[in-house]
Amino acid sequence: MRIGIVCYPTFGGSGVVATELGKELATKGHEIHFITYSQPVRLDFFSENISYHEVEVSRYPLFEYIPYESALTSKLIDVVKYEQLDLLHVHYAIPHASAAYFAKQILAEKGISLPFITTLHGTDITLVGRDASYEPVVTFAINHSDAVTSVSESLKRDTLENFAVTKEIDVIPNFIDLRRFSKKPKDHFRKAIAPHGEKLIVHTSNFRKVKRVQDVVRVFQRVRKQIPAKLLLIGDGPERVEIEKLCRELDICDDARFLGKQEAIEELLSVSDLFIMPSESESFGLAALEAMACQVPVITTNTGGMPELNVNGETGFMSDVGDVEDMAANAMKILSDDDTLAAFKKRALARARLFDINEILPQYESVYRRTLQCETAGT
Ligand code: GMT
Repeated sequence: MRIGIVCYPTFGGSGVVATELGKELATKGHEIHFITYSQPVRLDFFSENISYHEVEVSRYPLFEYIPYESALTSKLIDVVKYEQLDLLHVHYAIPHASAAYFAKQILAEKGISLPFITTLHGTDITLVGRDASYEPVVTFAINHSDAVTSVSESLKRDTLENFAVTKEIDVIPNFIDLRRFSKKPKDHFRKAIAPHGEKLIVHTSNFRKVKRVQDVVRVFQRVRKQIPAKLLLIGDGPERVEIEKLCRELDICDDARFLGKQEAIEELLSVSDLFIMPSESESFGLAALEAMACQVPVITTNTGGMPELNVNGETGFMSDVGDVEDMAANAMKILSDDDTLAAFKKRALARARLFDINEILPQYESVYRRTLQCETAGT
């Protein structure tokens, strides 16, 4: 199939899922066209089946706000027409689904059919999409997508509860490439970061409010009182300054390191003992799955799609949002002795294997085939 993939090109989960999906579809022989405003961060290799089309937005003094959606729509029309795409798969509803809908209408006038699939990722529904400034457009674009998928049962429920959506939603969970995300022999990293055998606690995110990174710091401060430990904070974002301030207030700066945005995240996960994801809301928690694949147990909240990934007491523990005492107590249970830690690590990996990309990718291919059949049958 010739498939156009529209996504955000950044480190965010939806862009990562879209890029990894496109890469794997390409290795299976599909022709993949990424369409976005800059090279996706995970699009880091050459494949004869992958092309990248940049959406260029011309600036004009009149535009206080750049009309990205119009530029994206025009680009979609161009790529679909000249690359003869069979379908579009858009990741994150805003503004990708409405741009795809508009492109579809314009192409129909030219006698070109363009089915499009929308994958809902999380904040496009739970946070941003519900805002009155976007809701009517999101609802319309979801209902007029040719197929809709969501990355967890929880996100599907949220969508049906908060939007007047009548379209069927297929749940296809996020996935992991176990060739890349596996425990790597990186002991020299561990020696450099934790020279005295300290336990390594890790967090990765975009440091937005919804991630509650300050809770990671609070949990770490409690754990460190009992167990020698170091904290790795990976990523960057708007809360960074506040998080640094809290580290200073709690006097843990000597044991906490801010590593910024990292590409080879699997190498750092490989030497970590525990991952903390205290998010306010998380439709799936891809970063936790990446950790589990590298044999790192996870402490998460029990919101959103987390219970579909993290098995309480087996692959880690779940707590209520903000309950840092409970998170710290659970962290200490996992880290208290080597046998317990080893058992959690083993079970985390076993659970991650259920989300192997090779199991999940055929589910997307099946949605593509079904969508194309409906389009051909005119239903
Ligand atoms: O977590 C973020 O803020 C990024 C966001 C995105 O859309 O890029 O992530 C969402 O999509 C990921 C991939 O499907 C999910 O694993 C994350 O749980 C989800 N984030 C939230 O729901 C907050």
